Amino acid sequence: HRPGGRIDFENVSFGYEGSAGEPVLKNINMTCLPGETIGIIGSTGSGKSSLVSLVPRFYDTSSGSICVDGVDIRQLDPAKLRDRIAIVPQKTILFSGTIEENLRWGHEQATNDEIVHAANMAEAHSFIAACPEGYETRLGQRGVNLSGGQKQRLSIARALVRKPDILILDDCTSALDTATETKIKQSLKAFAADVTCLIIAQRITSVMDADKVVVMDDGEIVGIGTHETLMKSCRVYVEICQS
Ligand code: DUT
Repeated sequence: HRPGGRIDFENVSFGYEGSAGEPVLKNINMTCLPGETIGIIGSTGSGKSSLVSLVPRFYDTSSGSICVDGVDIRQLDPAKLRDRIAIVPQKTILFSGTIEENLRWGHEQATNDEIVHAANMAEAHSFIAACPEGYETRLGQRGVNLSGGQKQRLSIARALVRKPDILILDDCTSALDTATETKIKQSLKAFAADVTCLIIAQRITSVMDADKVVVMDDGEIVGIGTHETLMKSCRVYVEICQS
């Protein structure tokens, strides 16, 4: 397994095509070291999802550059770049098929052991094993109905099956209780220590143990640091903590 990717944002600005007015991201500078866990926090519309969507090149920067392991991502083969990155989106997407098919999706070559290992890390194995037909249980109209939190855990497991160098969790733990969320983060630390993780969250508790937290406000980074540093130095962070 390759070591996690280093990501460098340098003077990045970005605006959606057709949207008049101010850019959505302004002069973003940040470095994510291999294996680091970076929390990203900020009010709704502050640009968190836009920021992470630039890494796999769902969109390209308007100005500035993003490098992965020192290479400008525009110089990389997009398929190879995306192969190294797994994104768990805000809205879980599962299709009608078995749980296993859903976990294997996009990475058909995964072995059964790899599937179970990923499910374990995502705290999904126990409820899958408790389903009528385990990993062969069908989802969707004529299958089992899962809770929002169970769906989120399948979505995280699916990303882990791909063994990414860079893992992006876009506010995908909102339906999980804090204890489950903590267990998943501990598993990631233990078994995927070399994966660079970007974790967008609404709750401070989701990011306060990250190596560093990036605070977004109106398309700009207004603070980068540990929870302790930001509590002393970043007004927006303190406000989020108090809200
Ligand atoms: N925006 C668009 N087009 C899109 C997506 C977003 O114009 O396809 C705008 C909406 C908003 C800004 O970009 O003004 C930033 O949105 P983003 O979704 O990046 O913000 P967020 O911090 O991730 O918000 P949330 O916490 O609500 O997901």
